[in-house]
Amino acid sequence: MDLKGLEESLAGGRRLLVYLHDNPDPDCLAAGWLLASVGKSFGLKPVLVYGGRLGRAENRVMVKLLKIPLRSLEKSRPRLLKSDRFAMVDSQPGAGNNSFPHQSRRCHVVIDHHPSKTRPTADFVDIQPDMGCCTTMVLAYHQALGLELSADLATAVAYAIISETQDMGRETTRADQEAYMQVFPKVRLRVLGSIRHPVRSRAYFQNVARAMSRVMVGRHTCVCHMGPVESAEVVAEVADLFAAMERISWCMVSGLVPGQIHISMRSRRPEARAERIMRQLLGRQGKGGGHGMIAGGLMSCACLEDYPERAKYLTERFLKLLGRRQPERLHLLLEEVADCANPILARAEPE
Ligand SMILES: [Mn+2]
Repeated sequence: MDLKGLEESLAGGRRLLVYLHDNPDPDCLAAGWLLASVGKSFGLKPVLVYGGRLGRAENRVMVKLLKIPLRSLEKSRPRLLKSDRFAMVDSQPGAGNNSFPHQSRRCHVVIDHHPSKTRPTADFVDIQPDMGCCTTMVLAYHQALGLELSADLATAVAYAIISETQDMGRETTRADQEAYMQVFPKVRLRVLGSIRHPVRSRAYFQNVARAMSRVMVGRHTCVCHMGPVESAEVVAEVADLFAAMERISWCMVSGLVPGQIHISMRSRRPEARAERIMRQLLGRQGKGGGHGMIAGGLMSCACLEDYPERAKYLTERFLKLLGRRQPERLHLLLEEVADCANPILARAEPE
């Protein structure tokens, strides 16, 4: 860990803008908050900014209960650009999933755990694709500086790690586990419980109902094109849901927000290289990235009328890319006859 390099890249600055990726997730929120605290210890005034929206109920509760000092770029973009230091966590300038103006500004610090084809141009770059969480990486700097970890920050770190790794069951490393156990004594447990079990909006249940009615399944693959959704994170949330289905090893979910189709991919196989499949799926038609078992991407789609055709293309290409001898045939999940002990239920026809 190059603590000195990090300090040198921020030294002399007054105002540090820490960019999260758009629609920030818990890993990004905690990593950014930690880096803001590091920046403060170097004498800078940190500001945490994000594009897009906080989509998931858990993330909204996390920000609210832990009082994460977060600013939406959609509300206060112009003034914020007067900063003299820029940092990014859990993403990279030009990655396509953040609002950093990489064409006009140089980033000073990039800390990320996503693999990238080209190393980002920044004064200080720390990219470790082997790390399960970006939060674990930034926590190491925070600890090396001997900074005090508040109970709220500790809670954010703990939630980030269990959320990013699905309770240590997905793409976790020894470092993530150790970080979790180190911060755990400081965690506000009741608050953590409230974050993990939030009250959810009616819209959430409508989304789930729509997804359930549309999801197509094959032997090992599931695909769901949700149509218009109110935020990109709905797509990721539904993908997580379907990734837990028995016998399913790959799933892809898409949704349309104005102008763009968002795509989430999940695999239950640790060696899956989902980020590569996502890049191949989109080619030059979009941008995507991710890790081994999860990936996200987007492609432009000007209007609702174009969506069905794009969705069909995505399904066909996805099935081909999985490299099975014969592309799977998919059918609606609701058409499957329930394997059920209740004879009345088993005979009931789906509407
Ligand atoms: Mn992350």
